[in-house]
Amino acid sequence: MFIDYAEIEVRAGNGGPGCISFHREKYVSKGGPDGGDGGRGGDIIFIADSNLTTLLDFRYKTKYSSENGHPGEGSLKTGKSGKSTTIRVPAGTIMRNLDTGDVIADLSREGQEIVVAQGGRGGHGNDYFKSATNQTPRTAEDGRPGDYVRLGLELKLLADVGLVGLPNAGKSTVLARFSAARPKIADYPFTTLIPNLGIVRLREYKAFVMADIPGIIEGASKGKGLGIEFLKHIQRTRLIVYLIDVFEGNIEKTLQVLKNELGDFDSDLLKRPFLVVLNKIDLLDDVTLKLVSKKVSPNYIFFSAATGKGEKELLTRIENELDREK
Ligand SMILES: Nc1nc2c(ncn2[C@@H]2O[C@H](COP(=O)(O)OP(=O)(O)OP(=O)(O)O)[C@@H](O)[C@H]2O)c(=O)[nH]1
Ligand SMILES: [Mg+2]
Repeated sequence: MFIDYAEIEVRAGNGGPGCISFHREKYVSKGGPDGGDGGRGGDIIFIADSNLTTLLDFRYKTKYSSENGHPGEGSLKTGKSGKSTTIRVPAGTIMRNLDTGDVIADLSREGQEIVVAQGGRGGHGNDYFKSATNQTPRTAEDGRPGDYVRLGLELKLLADVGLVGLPNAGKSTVLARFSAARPKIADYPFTTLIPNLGIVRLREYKAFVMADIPGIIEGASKGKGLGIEFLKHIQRTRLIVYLIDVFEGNIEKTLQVLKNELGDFDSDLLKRPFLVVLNKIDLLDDVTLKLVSKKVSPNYIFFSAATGKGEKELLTRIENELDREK
C-alpha cells in the first residue's frame, strides 16, 4: 500500500474581546453600560474532495488558521464573527490528532465535512455584568482562545492502473512520461526494485494513479527474478496495462507468461479489465510496424514511451476503461 502522509497545525480564531462602554446621549447623564460581546472566532473545517489525489500541498503549507472574532462595540453591538477556513483534502483522508493519537475523522465520502477546530466564543461586554449591586461594571471579558490541533493526515493511495511487463519493457519510462514521478530507468533488467507511483493528470480535475512495478519473468510466482510479492500493490487497481516490447519475438506468448504469473498470485487479477500496449514502436520502420499490426489483435495499442507516439490513444483508452469501471 502506498501511503501519502503530512503533518499540519490548525488554529481556529480566538473570540473577540467584549467591549466596555457606557451609553452616552445628549442631556442623559450617567447612561448604563452598553458594551457588546466579542464575535466568535472562525472554525477550521475540512471537506473531502474526490478530485484531489494527494496530500502533497500539505507538505508545503503546514500551518492553517482562521480569523479572530472582532471586538464587541458600544450600543450593545456584538463583534463580527471571524471567517472560518475550509480546507479541501482528498476523499479517503484519515485525520489523526497527533497529541492524543485519536482518529478524528475518516473523510471517505465526497463532500463529507468536519469541524476540526472550533473558534473561541467572544468575551462578554460590560453590559453582561451589570447587576442590582453593580450598575456600572467596568469590566469585560477577553474572548476564549480558538482550538489548536496538530494533525496527521494519511491517505492510502490506491493505484488505478498497474503496469505489468517483463523487465526492460519500458514500464518506468511510461510512468515518467505521464507523471511527475522519476523512477530509475536503465537498459538492463530489474532496474525497478520497488513499486513507484505517479499521478497522471488527464485534465484539470481528472487524474488517475499509475503504478510501475518491478519486472516479472516466467516462474516469478515461484520466486524467480524478484518474485511477485510486489503484485499486492496492484491487487486493487482497476485496470491492468500489460506492457510488451514490440521487439519481443512472440507477443502472444509474452502476454500469456505475464498472465500466468499474475493468475498464480491471485486469480482475481485475471478478471480485471486490461489493455495490451506494445512499446518502443519508434524502433520499427513503417513497413515492419504494419506487418506486426497485421499479426496481432486490433485491440492492442502501439506506443512509444520514448517519443510519445500513440500516447493520445493510450490515455483515451485508459480513461474510457476507468470511466466504465466507476
Ligand atoms: N527506443 C525506446 N526505448 C525505450 C522506450 N521505452 C523504454 N525504453 C528504454 O528501455 C530501457 C528499459 O526501460 P525501463 O523504463 O527502465 O524499463 P522497465 O520496464 O521499467 O524495466 P525494469 O524496471 O527493469 O523492469 C531503457 O533503456 C529505456 O530508455 C521506447 O518507447 N523506445
Ligand atoms: Mg522499471
